[in-house]
This record gives sequence, structure tokens and C-alpha cells, in this order.
Amino acid sequence: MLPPKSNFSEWYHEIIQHAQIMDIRYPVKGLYVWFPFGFKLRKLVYGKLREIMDREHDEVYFPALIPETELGKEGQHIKGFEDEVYWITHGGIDELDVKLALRPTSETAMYPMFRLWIRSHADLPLKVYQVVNVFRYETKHTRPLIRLREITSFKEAHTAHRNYEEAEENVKKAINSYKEFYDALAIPYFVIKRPEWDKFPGADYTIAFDTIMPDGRTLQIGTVHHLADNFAKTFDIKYETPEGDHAYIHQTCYGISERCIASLISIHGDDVGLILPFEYAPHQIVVIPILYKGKEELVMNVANQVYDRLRGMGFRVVMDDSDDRPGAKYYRWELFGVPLRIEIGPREAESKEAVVSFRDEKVKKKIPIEELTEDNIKTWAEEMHARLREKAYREMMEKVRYFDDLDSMAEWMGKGVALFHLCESIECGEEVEERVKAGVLGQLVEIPEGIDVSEKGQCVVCGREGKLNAVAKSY
Ligand code: A5A
Ligand code: ZN
Repeated sequence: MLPPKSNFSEWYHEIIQHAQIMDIRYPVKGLYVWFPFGFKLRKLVYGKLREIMDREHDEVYFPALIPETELGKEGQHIKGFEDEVYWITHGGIDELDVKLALRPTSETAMYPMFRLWIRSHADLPLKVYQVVNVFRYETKHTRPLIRLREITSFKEAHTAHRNYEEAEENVKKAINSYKEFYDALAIPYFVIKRPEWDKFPGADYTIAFDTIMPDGRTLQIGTVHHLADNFAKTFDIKYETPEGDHAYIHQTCYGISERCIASLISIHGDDVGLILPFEYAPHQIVVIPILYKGKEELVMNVANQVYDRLRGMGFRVVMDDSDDRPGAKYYRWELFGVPLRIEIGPREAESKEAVVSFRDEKVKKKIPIEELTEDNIKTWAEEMHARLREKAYREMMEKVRYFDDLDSMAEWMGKGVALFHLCESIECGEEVEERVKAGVLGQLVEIPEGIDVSEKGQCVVCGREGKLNAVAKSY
């Protein structure tokens, strides 16, 4: 049994293990083991991410080790990461001449090679991505899938363009790609431009995707960075223009980690376990024969028929013909978030019917077996997706309030996101953070539906004209 979800921290800790996502017993802090079931879920979710990336990017693989000389080149970048880098200093018993960093992210692994790859305008745009592990010596509280020291599923895309504007166009495309990805997972989000003091080290600006966890704290589930020509200047990456001049490239990069799985689990799950959208569930359908003495054969015959038929349609189906009582069977598959349950007892077997129910609803429906068609199942899956999205969105919006004074804002911290207007001055931003004891997430790039506030208004600190911003306690 799980603790109730209202006790989110405990619930999360337990569900990760009981639902066989991660084994948290690995003896290194911040490192965890994917269980087979968790890894299947990862594969399905990342399949979607790859599908989206593959449309316009080429997949690559760069080494995990970066020489100190390259990692240290870009001043802002190294300043942002120096406290988080793991170093390799020895090969066997020999001390290395040049220390090697375990990549905390791959800009400085890739860009010296981009310098060799990019010659002329015809080589642009260059758009690549990789899904790899990266290492960050995180000092804040580590948590499975949320704050890792080995991020195992870091999807990072890196692009090069002719100028600032073309790179900016790509930032917009990347935002749309991430929207598509999170929409597919039915996870609601804010798209927020990070304040100057919280942008990615080395970036011109950073756009983040933030969702709200059930406990009211936000989780940054992806970021898109405009790098301008900052790295190009450091790594001397130039191309020949059609006119024959030499110009610096402009770059972007964007990343998503297994936090996407953390949000999927946290946002949709309930007191009994996972709730997974049909498309990403490792088991999409469970067939449960209800076995009574003397009727086993009849029931099993029909159950097997149904099982075979659904498998034949290409769905991921399990059959639970164990001796457990029905209640125990229901509980088991609810824990794993199986979207569609099909029960067949003696009465149903006789009348060629089945009792179907969806993981996110308490409704059971009896239907003729012949109505278990591919089309019907796909339609039900879409309906379930719409319900999940609607519910997740509603729950997120319940945790969003607009404020025009700092005291009430401070009280709201820990419960959700506070929206407010903020001018451009760094002092006002700092004043907000000081007073509410939380980090400013930044300026809303879009105002989500259902939020009735204007884009511009008086700065909550100084009263000058400001833009709509968000602040919250975050993971
Ligand atoms: N090179 C760019 C893409 C980059 O590294 N950006 S980033 O630092 O913002 O990381 C991308 C995303 O990885 C973040 O938005 C966050 O969702 C996730 N992430 C960062 N640190 C993490 C950690 N320690 N554990 C899990 N996910 C993390
Ligand atoms: Zn101000």
C-alpha cells in the first residue's frame, strides 16, 4: 500500500519503488537503477521524444569525457558548472597531464568539433541531438528522476545557424517541439523566460518549461537556450557567407531529462498507483479472468480469445490468470497504471461479453466482446488522454494565483505559483526573492488559458510598468 498522494513526498518515494520504476538502493548518492518496468516506460516516452527530434535533427554521439582545456574555455559556462563537475585525474596509477571532466552537458565536447564540421553557409543550419548520461555533482537534496548526479536520459540538442534571427527561429521551433512532447504526455506546463541571473551559463537567454508538482512546488522539465555567438567566439566557429565573408555562427541548445518521467508519474498518479496515458503504458491492457470452480475452462477460453485478438491488433496486453483473488489482481495492475482493464467472469463468458474499465475512472461498463475493436480502443484511449489532460490542467491552475502585494505572495509560497508584475530592474527581482523566500521563475512567454490577467501591469515592488512574471518554490 502507498501512502496517500496528499503526502506527496512519501508517496513519490514509495511509488518509484513499488511500481518498479527505480531501485533507489544503489550505494552511490544521487545514482539510481532503472528496473525493467521503468526502463520500458522510459523507452516508450523517449520513443516519442526521438520521433519529434528525428524530424529535423540528426542523432549523434559525442564522448563522455571532456578535456579541462575545452571545458574551461567559455568563461560564463565554466563559472556556472565548476562546482558540479566530476573530474578524472588518473588513468590507472598515472596522473593525467590534462584532467578529464565527466560531461555535465556537451557544449564543450561538441563545439570544438563543430568548428571542424562547419565551413560554409551551405553547412548551416546544423542540427544534432544525442540521448546520453551526464554527471552533475548536485549538492541540493538528490531525488530519483528529479535531482540526479548521474542524469541517465539527457536528451540534448545543439544547433548552429547563420545569424541571431535564424537561431531565434529555431528557439521557437524547439519550444513547439517540447510543447508537442508534453502535450502527448498530457502534462501541463508554463513556458517562462528565465531572469537574467538564472539563465543557462553561457546563454543569451533561457526559456524554461515548468510544471507544478502535486505539493505545489514547480519542476523545470526542459529548457531551450539561445546561445547567440557566445560559444562561437570562444571556440572560433566561423562560416563563409554567400558573399565570401567570414562570420560567427549563432547557436541554440535545448535539453530534457528523465524529469519528464518524474512529472508523468507525479501528475497523473493517484493513491493506488500510476496512471499512464495509453500510448506510453508498458502494459496497455490487462485481461483478468474471474475464475470460479467448475467454470475455469469456459472463462479461460473466452479470456484467451480476447487476449489473442488484442495482441493481434498490436496492443501491449497482459493476462492475469494467477490464482489471486480479483481484488488482488485489480490492485496489482492499478499500481502499474494499466489504462484498460477487461474482466471476464462466467456470466460474461457465457454471453460473450466483457466488463471494461479505465484506470482513471471508477466506471465499469459491460460490452459485447465484438465491440473490442482496434478503432474503439483507440477512441477510448484518446478520450482517456483528454480526461487526463483536463484534470492535470485544472489541478495545476488551482495552484496558480495572481498577487499585487508581496506579503500575500510570501504566504502563498509552497502552495503554488504566484503571478505578479515585475519591471526590468534586477533590484526589484531580488527584492521579490528576498521577501517571498523563493526563486523568480521569470516572465511568462504565453499566458495560459483560463488565467485572466494582463501581460503588463505595475511592478509589485516599485510600481513602474512591469511584465507578468511567476515565482514559486521549486525542486
Ligand atoms: N545544454 C543545455 C541543454 C542544458 O544543459 N540545459 S540544462 O542545464 O537546463 O538542463 C536541461 C534540463 O535537464 C533541465 O531543464 C532539467 O529539466 C534537467 N536537469 C538539469 N539538472 C538535472 C538533474 N540534476 N537531475 C535531473 N534532471 C536535471
Ligand atoms: Zn520594479
